[in-house]
Amino acid sequence: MVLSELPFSITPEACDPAKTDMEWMSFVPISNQSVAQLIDANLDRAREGLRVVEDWCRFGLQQKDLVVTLKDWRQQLGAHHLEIYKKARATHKDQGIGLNHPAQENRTSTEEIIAANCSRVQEALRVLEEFTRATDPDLAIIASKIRYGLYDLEITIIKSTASKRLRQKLHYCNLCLITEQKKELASTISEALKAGVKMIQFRCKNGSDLERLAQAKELASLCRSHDALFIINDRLDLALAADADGIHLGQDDIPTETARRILGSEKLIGRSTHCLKQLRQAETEGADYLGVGPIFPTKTKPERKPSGISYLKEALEATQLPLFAIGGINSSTLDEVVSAGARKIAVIGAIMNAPNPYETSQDLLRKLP
Ligand code: TZP
Ligand code: MG
Repeated sequence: MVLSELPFSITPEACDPAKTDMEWMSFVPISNQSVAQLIDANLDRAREGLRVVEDWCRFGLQQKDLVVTLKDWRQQLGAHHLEIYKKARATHKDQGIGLNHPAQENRTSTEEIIAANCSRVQEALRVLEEFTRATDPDLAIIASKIRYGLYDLEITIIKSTASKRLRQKLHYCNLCLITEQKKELASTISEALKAGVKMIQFRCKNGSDLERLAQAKELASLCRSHDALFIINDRLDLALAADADGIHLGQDDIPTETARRILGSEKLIGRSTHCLKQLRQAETEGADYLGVGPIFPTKTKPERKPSGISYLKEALEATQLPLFAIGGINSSTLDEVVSAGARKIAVIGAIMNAPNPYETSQDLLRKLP
């Protein structure tokens, strides 16, 4: 294709410098050259944006299927980046160069970068579709196909990124505070969060659902402001309603598969286990982390016989999943648990009943490796 085949033509009159702006605009508002420049710029924009997204899928998410799709899209656009478009490039005349929006400077999170670049690609593809429909219909079709494909792929990337982020946070959490009903629940949790606790599990066995939901939402917001994980015990409905990061299930609670289907792949699912058989089953079912215990006798579950340090050691040998030792762990018993190899613990009483939850949280965190 040559420039003269584009829908707008440049005539010598259009280039007459004596014409006023008004005369010029009414004469030939857009030239072939401009359209070719615009196509060139938007092909570059789309390809560059796709490369940004592709590199996150490659190095961040390590998801080969997404990388293959994005690379293929880039190559299809590359094959249609014709010489006539490139030759029309006149960067020195482009009035838009260097016009950065303040929002671009403030873009720091991966999520923001991905969202901005997907939009950039979608916008560029839309411009390409509009301006090539008559002159380069193959490119218009490719641009449209990729634009629709990217709408879906963007959602997949957002979910995968959220999933990766939650699992990374879980990896670095070594102390999970499980709540029990008490007056001034929020202030206790707030103290623990200020001390550096990065995971809260809301466990509430009594009271009305209205109260529970209000508390769950309050704690969820506190956790968010401290960049801590917020998990709900037992109740999928509350987990959904409070947009928790996940759910913690006991042996008699709903199957992992059901929880996964309802909550989505990115959310965390934890399962309490008391023996190796339960651990293996939880692992097979796709739990993201496990509770292991009770290690010691505990007032919270007096009826349950402790599974002891021996089960903790077996569990640590048996799985690579994140394991939280639980049951009767406090500042005095923690050493024994750590010596057995535990790197993560979950506590209720040690912090919930502490005279100073802030100091106790700090003390436990200091003692953990
Ligand atoms: N699951 C096993 S032991 C336990 C739970 C919920 C209770 C832990 O409470 P505490 O006060 O830390 O012993
Ligand atoms: Mg339960």
